[in-house]
Amino acid sequence: MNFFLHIALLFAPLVVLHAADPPKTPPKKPNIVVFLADDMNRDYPGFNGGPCETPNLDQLAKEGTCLTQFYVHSVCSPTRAAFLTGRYPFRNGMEERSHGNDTAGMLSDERTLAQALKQAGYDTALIGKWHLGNWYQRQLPLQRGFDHHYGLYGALISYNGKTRGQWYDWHRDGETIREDGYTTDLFAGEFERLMAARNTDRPFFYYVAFNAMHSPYDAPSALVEKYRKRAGTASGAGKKASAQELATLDSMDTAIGRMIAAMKAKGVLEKTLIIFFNDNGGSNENPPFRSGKGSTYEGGVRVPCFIRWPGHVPTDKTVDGMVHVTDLYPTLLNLAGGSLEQPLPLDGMDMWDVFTGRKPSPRTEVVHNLPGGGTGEMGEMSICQGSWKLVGKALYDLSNDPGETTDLAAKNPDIYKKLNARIQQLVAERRPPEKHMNIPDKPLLVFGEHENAHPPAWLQPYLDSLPGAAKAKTQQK
Ligand SMILES: [Ca+2]
Repeated sequence: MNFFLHIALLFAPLVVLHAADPPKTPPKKPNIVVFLADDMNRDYPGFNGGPCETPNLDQLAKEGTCLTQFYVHSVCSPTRAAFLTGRYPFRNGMEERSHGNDTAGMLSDERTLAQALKQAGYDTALIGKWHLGNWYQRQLPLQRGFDHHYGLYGALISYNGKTRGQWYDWHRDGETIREDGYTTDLFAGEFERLMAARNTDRPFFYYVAFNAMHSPYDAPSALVEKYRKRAGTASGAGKKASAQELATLDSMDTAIGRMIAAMKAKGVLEKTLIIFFNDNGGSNENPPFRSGKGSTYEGGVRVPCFIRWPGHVPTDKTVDGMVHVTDLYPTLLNLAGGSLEQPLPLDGMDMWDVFTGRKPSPRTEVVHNLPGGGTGEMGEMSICQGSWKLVGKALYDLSNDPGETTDLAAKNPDIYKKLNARIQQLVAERRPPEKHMNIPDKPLLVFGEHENAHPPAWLQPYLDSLPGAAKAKTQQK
């Protein structure tokens, strides 16, 4: 027998044994797909025991690892900025959202995950909502590392009309476009087109940021009927989830199912790491946690998150350690074989060994919000170290009191003092945001300075044809 063959056979059983274990060193450069829901209540989807039918999300969650202590920020833009920069909003200029008529966006010197993954050889696309600057060209997705963008720059658009008030907000690659249809379905269609058109082996990063299930709730009438007919869709500490809300989420689940099918058809699904999370606590109560969107109580900042990559991330598991949305940046960039060398220091930590269940989370602190940022829309100042959490002037022990009902500040003056001192130290590290000023070009037809300066001929007549157009104009003058 050939010596090398003999040696190979000798070690063959070992090789087989190890093939069943997830590899210690992850394979480099998986495709990365991030599904981000908007304002989803934690107890609505099926995989969290909710009344909404979400078979596709349920299946993905079951095939992956769920993080039970995953933190975002309490409103939209701060979370999106933290995800894309690996840095807290008090550093990247996004403690306050870009409002409708607003020129401010995320600070321009921030390096985004899309830029970093592009440098690592990825194709990058944002399908959906941006909300990190509505106006100047330099703020928009194509200038922040995305090869392709389809969807909206801001927030709060109507699902069919694509307007916020009387302003239009629907674009493909920096052009104002008219496409009839329901936003959630259109995102699925765009994903299918991108997937079908791929003719390269380069890895991809597709960030799919739904406007669902943010208000103004709207969904296809047949779906709304389906939920209207059901009695007792109790949710949110006794509040009944409305048929519109549930139908909006149901649609999102169907869209995700279409995107999974598109990846399967292309033969790339098993080479793809999928992450799902929600951008802030739902706008109702989020049991078992206190409060919701706009609050730094757990209900506002602790959201469902799961990671799916069979063979690499355990299936049907939960991980209980503390993870913050900034951690995705270094984790994903390391998986992509990218570089973390950059002038702006990261708040995020590589969590691959946590996601794979090999090690407990190394994170000991999460900063939810500092005092004095913007209009204060992120809620009361709050920081958590271990199980101790400061919210405004109250101190809670999450290990015994995850519902944050009992203020222990008076009984634990040293911890209270220590957390307050840490807050003050971080306030000194804050970087000033861009100035929030009104968009100067009026009348404004469409978001994006360049696009508003060159509106397509159909736009004004289209806006005038929308129901309530005259009223919206008067209100938003
Ligand atoms: Ca949101």
